[in-house]
Amino acid sequence: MKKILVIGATGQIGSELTMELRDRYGNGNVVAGYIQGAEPKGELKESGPSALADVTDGEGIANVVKEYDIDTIYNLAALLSVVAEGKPRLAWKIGIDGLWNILEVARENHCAVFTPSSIGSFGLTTPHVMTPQDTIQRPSTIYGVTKVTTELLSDYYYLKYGVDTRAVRFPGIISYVTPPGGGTTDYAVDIFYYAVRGEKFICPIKQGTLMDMIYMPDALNAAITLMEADSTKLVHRNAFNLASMSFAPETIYAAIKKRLPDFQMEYQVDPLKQHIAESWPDCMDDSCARQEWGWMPKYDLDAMTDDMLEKLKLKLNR
Ligand code: AKB
Repeated sequence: MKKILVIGATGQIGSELTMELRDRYGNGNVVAGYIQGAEPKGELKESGPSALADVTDGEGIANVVKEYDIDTIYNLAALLSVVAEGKPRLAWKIGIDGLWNILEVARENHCAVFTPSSIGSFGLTTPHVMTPQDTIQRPSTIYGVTKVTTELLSDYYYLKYGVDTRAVRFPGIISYVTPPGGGTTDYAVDIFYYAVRGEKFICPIKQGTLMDMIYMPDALNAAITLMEADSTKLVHRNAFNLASMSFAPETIYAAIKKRLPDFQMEYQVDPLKQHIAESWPDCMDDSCARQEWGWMPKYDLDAMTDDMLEKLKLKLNR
């Protein structure tokens, strides 16, 4: 049985990934790693062990890994793209200095490591339609710079030290559980909250701006399936393009309006978010993930919209 540490367990992906891993591997085998001020609460706290695991403190992480006999680390510590632009040094400290700490602990304690990359690792000069797995990566954001470095450093630790590093390039992740904080794709989550509350949504992204998105259950499944995949079949370890749906604001608006006909949206474009969005792919080619470890999303835009609206109505008592 695996013994897993999730770093960033109280964040957007971490809170759901920890619970999914506990379902699959047993509650006692998955440690929720948190930072001071973001302690686990409720079911996350009650259902299994948790430990202070701050990526900026390598010794602290090493102690947790030894105490719980950890063999797999899911490292989700990062600042999202918009927040990172305001705090570039901190984004590097968490994303890269922190990753270095984790990779060192993994090398010394023989752990496998999952550290996600993102569509943010691409830039304006990347081909935007069916973005290939191996292509130009010259991002203009600090978020992108840290994500490309994440991919390279993870490859380096695999090639030089044999650390079993694996990763995907996540699209914007949509979920009804924990809201995202400070990303460019957040609008595609926010729009659902406004729709269910019966409020008009002000969209910060221009009409016609396409970005890849994924529903949380597919994102979790991708991370876990990749970590379980036969390593001899993996050519691209860090990191696999992952696609399941690509849409522009008017398309998701139409999908919601079809189900909630009174819903209204207008545009007030945020220049920073728009600049970032335009530098990212319209849609990625994820055929390597499909071939090398059997990636297959379950949710398209319609299936996700139905589920999001149903779950959010319950959550918001509407
Ligand atoms: C962001 O918008 O910053 C993230 C991402 C696509 O990596 N959701």
